[in-house]
Amino acid sequence: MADAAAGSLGFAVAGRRDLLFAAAELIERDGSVIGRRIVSAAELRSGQPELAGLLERLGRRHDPVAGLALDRPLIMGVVNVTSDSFSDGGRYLAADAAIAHALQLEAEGADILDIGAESTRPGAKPVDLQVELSRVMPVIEALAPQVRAPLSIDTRKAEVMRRAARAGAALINDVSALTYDPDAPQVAAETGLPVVLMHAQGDPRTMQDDPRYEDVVLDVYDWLGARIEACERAGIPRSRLLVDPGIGFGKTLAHNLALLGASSIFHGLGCAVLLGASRKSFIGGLTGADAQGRLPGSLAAALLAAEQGVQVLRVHDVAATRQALAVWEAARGA
Ligand code: HH2
Repeated sequence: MADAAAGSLGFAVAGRRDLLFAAAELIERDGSVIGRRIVSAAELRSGQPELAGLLERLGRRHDPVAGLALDRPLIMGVVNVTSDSFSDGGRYLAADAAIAHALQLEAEGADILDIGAESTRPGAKPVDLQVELSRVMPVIEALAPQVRAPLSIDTRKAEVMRRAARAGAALINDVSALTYDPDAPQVAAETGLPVVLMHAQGDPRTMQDDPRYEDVVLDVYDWLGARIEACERAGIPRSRLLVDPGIGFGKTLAHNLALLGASSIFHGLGCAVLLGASRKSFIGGLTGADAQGRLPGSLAAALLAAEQGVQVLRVHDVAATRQALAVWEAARGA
């Protein structure tokens, strides 16, 4: 039991007394046969060894990430120093514009600033290393001495990770979960920084062509579990890893909705969970809204994730998300 005080009410997730689950769906896969059953908190605590390990990981209290306690949902503000990002490509390509935008997001209440210089939207072309460095480094170098919010570097390239860490980045966010660049696991380990491992199926250029899963939630869960183990072997302890199911990365509308609805399952991996649903195309797929008109759907997704204990919400609209979370937190606490 993660938190004895939770008593018979339920089991606490991620060391959070405010996140008590009364029951869980236990999903077991044996080859192609998948069994599902609801188990009560009491049964989970019944002492069966396989359930005890799962309960320990579900309830694990996480170390702070980049100095930030994980006892409430954190807001990661997106800064795209790109020409072609799906919702704001070109707006912050110039370093001055990106720096001003980052400062604005911090003033609006961003806990973390995620700086990236390569779009990974469906169909995006890879960005050359020198181009990526020339875009992202001036922004990180300018922000590091003047912001309170830790800087995250959103990259798939080991050399960008290394240089950004030297310039003051406090978190590595890799949408390929350190699989794109063969040097990335070792370099990420050497930086000593926490790392976000995001699931993606396929490459950005082709990932939306025909994504398929046997069971999307289980497949993503198992893939992330294997990536955690690979990173541990490369010298990055699980306590420094965050996991992200990768909304929109090689997923249909149905896949995205299944993952969003089941985001609490990823606590079972024993890492903090990050989710990026902001402005993504599944919102358009459900409602017809274009990328600029997806704020209401983004807020709904953020609150759903917060309700499931997701620790970091990656968003474009920081002020609006901050307000939505303030109401959600105040009402829950009342
Ligand atoms: N989504 C995007 C980029 N990086 N990182 C994580 N961990 N999770 C995500 O869901 C995620 C991410 C795509 O969003 P954006 O940066 O706005 O678009 P683009 O890739 O077109 O720059």
